[in-house]
Amino acid sequence: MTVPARTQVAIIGAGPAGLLLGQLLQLRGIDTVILEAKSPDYVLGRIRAGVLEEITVRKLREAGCGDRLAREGLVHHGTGIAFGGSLHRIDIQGLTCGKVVTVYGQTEVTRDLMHARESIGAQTVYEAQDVQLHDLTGTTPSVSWGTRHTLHCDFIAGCDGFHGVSRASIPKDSIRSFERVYPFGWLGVMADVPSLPELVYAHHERGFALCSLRSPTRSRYYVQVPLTDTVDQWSDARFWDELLQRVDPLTASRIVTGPSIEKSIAPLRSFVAEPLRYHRLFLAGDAAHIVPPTGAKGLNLAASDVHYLSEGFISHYRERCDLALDGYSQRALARIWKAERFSWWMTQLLHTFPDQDSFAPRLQQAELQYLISSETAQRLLAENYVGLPT
Ligand code: RFL
Ligand code: PHB
Repeated sequence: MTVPARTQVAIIGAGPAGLLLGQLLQLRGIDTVILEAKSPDYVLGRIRAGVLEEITVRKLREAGCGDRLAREGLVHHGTGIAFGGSLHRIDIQGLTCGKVVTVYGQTEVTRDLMHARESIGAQTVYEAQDVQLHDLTGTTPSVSWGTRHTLHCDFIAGCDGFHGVSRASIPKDSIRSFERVYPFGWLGVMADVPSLPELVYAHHERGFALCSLRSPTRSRYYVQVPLTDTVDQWSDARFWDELLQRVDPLTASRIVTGPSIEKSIAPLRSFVAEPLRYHRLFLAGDAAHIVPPTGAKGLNLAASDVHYLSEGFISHYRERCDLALDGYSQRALARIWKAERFSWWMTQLLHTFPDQDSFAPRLQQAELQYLISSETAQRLLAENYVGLPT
């Protein structure tokens, strides 16, 4: 397929943010072209998120990607918190007037969105090298890639993740960033072994651990590791041994171990760029913000950004009204900062921090005790975990 010379919204990045935005706009008659640096297989090979809020599920349905999600997504009504040798259940559904989360891998979300885009004949350019953004301050911005491709457009949506070109194209004095880097990472392991019925977030003096899943027969586990660790230092045997030490005995007795099919280490970071707009360029998803994965918010925030941004583009083109587009940054940032707060809070509650004073672990214990003894404290967690209203 030859790439047109012009589109209405050029989208940089075919991750969940870019693909979802593309789908919501195309279905409302707004033309988009997506430029993605990597190949489809590479994009689908990245193993990341697993827990979807209701708003994300709703948006995926709106995007025409609800069928497989309804069939294969696992609805979870509660989640476990383990510490001090015991497992405590947070009744997410009971504490939030019936709200739930859905376990469905980011890989599957991306695959469904790719198929949906293909089936409506919308264009994605994969392996677009050296993407550059031009004339952002005028009325006719453009995007170039390779040696001789240029795409003119009305707007550019920067959905190209934390290391993308979009945020980097904004002059330094027009954007501010706020950042916190954590002194540890997560080692994640995927294994085709029977999974636990609910997630378990575990705090232990050896470090944090998380039991998650992709399906009843595919498990996803994480342990907190020092930033200096590499995957080669973690044989499967060492990983399972460490995981079983960090969770409570009941959970440990239920975990089925087996050979890993994927293993990777991710650093943890909190980051927000403000504002999310520079003239004709709008940032969404990880291009604009990063949360540590502890609260399961990254993909969900990408979906809520896209919800606000798609409303802005739709009223621009269909009603000739720019109020929503002009308000995008402020509206999205209000929700982003609440998710940043929750993700930071979950991270500091559950991890062990090297080099902290003797006061901090006592505070952490007090907060964990308070959480399991107070319905009010559990409600706060549950309300944030299922996702705050948009
Ligand atoms: P993505 O997924 O990074 O996609 C960006 C896309 O842009 C492309 N790109 C470029 N394209 C063209 N030109 C360039 N110069 C480009 N530079 C980059 C990239 O190739 C890529 O395809 O960002 P997006 O779409 O904003 O989506 C964000 C989510 O991927 C991310 O927030 C989540 O994965 C975070 N996350 C979780 N989120 C949740 O909501 N629930 C979870 O349970 C959850 N678990 C996780 C996570 C992230 C993790 N890691 C590895 C950081 C667990 C982990 C371990
Ligand atoms: C995952 O399944 O990958 C996952 C689940 C919950 C989190 C983070 C990651 O908080």
